[in-house]
Amino acid sequence: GPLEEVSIPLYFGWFLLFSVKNKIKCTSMDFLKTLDTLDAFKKHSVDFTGKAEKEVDLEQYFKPAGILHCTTKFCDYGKAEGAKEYAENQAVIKSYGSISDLSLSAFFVTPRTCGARVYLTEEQLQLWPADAEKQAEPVPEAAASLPLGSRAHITLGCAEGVEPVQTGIDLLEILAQQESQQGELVEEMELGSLTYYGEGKWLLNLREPICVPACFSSIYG
Ligand code: ACK
Repeated sequence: GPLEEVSIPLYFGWFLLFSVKNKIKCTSMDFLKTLDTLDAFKKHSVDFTGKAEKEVDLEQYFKPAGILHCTTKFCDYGKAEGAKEYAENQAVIKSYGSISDLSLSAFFVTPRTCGARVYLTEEQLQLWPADAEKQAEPVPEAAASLPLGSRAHITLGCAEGVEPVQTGIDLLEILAQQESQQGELVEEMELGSLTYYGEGKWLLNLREPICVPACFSSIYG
């Protein structure tokens, strides 16, 4: 009946605990601040501005994301494919409300989005939908063959007019390029190694993953 339908949320995911939100925001801001001052970045700033040699202030360029989280399943109140099955999955029901550590392994930036890659544990993968990588639209070529969990991310910011769903798609595109070794290692930074994937796509692989506690839950709003 209609009551059952409204009980399916907009999306499920891991929500960063209040105490670590600022830490992640600060670390990613520091990364953006450093990135847009690098000569290698300035050389490609046309990807962001449309004009050669024009400077970009990445902190201004990206509008901050709302609630910091890593989506597991976008349900759209039951309208998304597989939403009901996911909400009724035993692993999902059992883990609901539990806290685990998310391991952030990279930061990435494209002209559309800015995000953090999340490296999921075997246990966390139990909550990851089998078709999450294939459901991206449009599916970046070669992304369908990436390992389960490749799309896991935290959206940190989006360019004007860009929807957060784009962040996972951008990540898949970068990882598909990483797989076929298309990146160009640009610089060893304090946090890790910075690689350029063309068309304004940058990925910083963290030397030390950042661990943040998060609660597996859902959003109705
Ligand atoms: O940044 P995100 O992972 O991208 O978190 C938000 C969240 O759901 C609420 O909008 C994600 N999202 C939106 N549409 C989809 C979709 N079709 N597939 C997967 N994730 C989606 C969005």
